[in-house]
Amino acid sequence: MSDKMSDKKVNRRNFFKIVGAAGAAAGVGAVIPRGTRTAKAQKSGNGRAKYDVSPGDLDDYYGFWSGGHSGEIRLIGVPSMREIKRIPVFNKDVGSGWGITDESKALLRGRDAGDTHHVHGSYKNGTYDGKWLFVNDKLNNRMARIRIDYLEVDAILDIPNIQGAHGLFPQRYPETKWVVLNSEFQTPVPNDASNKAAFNNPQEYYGMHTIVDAEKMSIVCQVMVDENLDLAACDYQGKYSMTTSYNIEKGVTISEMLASDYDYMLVFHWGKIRDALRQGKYRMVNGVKVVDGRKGHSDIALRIPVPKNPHGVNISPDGRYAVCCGKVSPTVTVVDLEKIDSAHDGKIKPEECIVAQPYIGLGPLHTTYDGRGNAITSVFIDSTNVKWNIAKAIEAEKQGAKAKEKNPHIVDVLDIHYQVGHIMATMAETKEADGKWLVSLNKISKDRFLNCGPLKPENDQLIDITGEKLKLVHDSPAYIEPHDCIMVRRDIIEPKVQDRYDMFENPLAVTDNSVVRNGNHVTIKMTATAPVFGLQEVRVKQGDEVTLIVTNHDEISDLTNGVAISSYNINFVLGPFQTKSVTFTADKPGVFWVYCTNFCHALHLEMRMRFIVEV
Ligand code: K7E
Ligand code: CA
Repeated sequence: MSDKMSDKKVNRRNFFKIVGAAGAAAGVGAVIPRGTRTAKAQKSGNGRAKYDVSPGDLDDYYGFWSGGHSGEIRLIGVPSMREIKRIPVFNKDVGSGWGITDESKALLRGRDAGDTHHVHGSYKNGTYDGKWLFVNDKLNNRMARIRIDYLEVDAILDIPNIQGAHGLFPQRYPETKWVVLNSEFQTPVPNDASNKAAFNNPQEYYGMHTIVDAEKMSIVCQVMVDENLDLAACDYQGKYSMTTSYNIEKGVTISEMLASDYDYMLVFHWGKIRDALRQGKYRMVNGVKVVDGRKGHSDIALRIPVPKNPHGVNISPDGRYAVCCGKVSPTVTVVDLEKIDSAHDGKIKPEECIVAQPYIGLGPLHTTYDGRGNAITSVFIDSTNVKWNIAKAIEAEKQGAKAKEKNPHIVDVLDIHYQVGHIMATMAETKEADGKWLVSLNKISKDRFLNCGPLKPENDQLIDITGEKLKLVHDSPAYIEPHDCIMVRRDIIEPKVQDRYDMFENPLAVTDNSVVRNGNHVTIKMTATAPVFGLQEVRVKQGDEVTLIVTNHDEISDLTNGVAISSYNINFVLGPFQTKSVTFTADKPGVFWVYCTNFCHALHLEMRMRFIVEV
């Protein structure tokens, strides 16, 4: 380890030199009239991309990062790597009132912890349509949908019969009607007292490939298999979804999960799933249609053997290849998707779909693409990003062991800092992969930032991939733990994002202020227009149940009002024309100030009203 460390120190010094050169080449410090400086990945003097985004300039890409433990999604501008927004999803966020308002509580249904890993956008014809984002919750087995016009969650779906909701991927063609979600942990099905005989029999634990209707946010069906299901991908033809499995052994300990020499990449045949549903070949478990995808029970899933305990599966932007990362094996497996039909029809063996198994390095986890025939794979143990040529790997495989030995597919190996998980290039999960930027989401930052105690940030490194060599240009600390991200061209997202809410989309929208009592329930309807609330005083009785509904009537872009009730643990904000409500019991008698929490006006501090709870 210590040798490795000192290697990295050398690399670290090199890194500073590289940045110095890039800065000079990009004309940092030169006076360029405002408006002409753009953040476009324009060619600078040395033929490489420019990553410096000057004050007043905008980023070229919307980066959507999962937040890991935080349960949120983060919006990062690329290439500046500036955090622009956080989108609360499975978490509680006082900054917006998520998890506090009635509307968000109705979506969260009592849980405000999550574990987001995989964010993906909705597609049309193989590229993003800018309509929705989807994200998994590994902790509580949920999937959330984010509407891009407001960049807010509009639906959260609970998925029964699964644990460890992990790999998620939307249909890419012709458009996103389905989203698939994998269960990483095998469990009894159903996993309740009615099936208690299965608790002590791991052979009776199953994995599920859940298919969700993207529009309705409801479950179409679940395909039950013996294997666990890890990462997920959909093809570019709307025919298949695929996943890796690292526990075909049905092991319950690490050594059991590593017992077999191989595991599977499973390819689910959507036509056959539809047939099973049409023919009524399913059973209902907890209200969900469960289709049998087990080996020997149906031919819905094709099982391609891959070296033991693989991890990520990613499809090349031309739609031709699925690359499955070895993790325990230092190789990746390249599967030719044009052969899947023949394998599914039994004309060739599943393993005959494999066209290359090139050496990459120790611990390959995830692969991304530059759109020019190259793949870039993250390598965890080596702490590298490895750029390799797909055609050359396939060619060497054809020529045999001697040709392979020389590793002709390797284009470049970049040291990263350190221990990379996911890796993603701009637009790389679409047919429009543009090969401009790469982000390496490194789990360990070690010595890259000011020491901040035992818990250090992660390190999201920005890499210029416009040239032959991978070029590291920026380190960005990240709070634990954004597993994955996508980077979407700005022209796809920007036109859809609204500056204000559609007031009457919410049936609760308040136009007139009122206080109405019905038994011991009091409904307060109030407007907020900076710097005044529509009511100056409200009186209720101790023990009343109170619903406070507030609409922001400021139509000016970004004029946000906050509504907080002192000592009542209530705090939320309202964007222009937005309505939110909160229901609580007025259990403490006294005078409580309702105040605006968001600086809205020169008289912001005076924006308050009395809430009097009488005895
Ligand atoms: Cu590799 Cu959950 Cu995508 Cu993390 S998973 S790294
Ligand atoms: Ca295994």
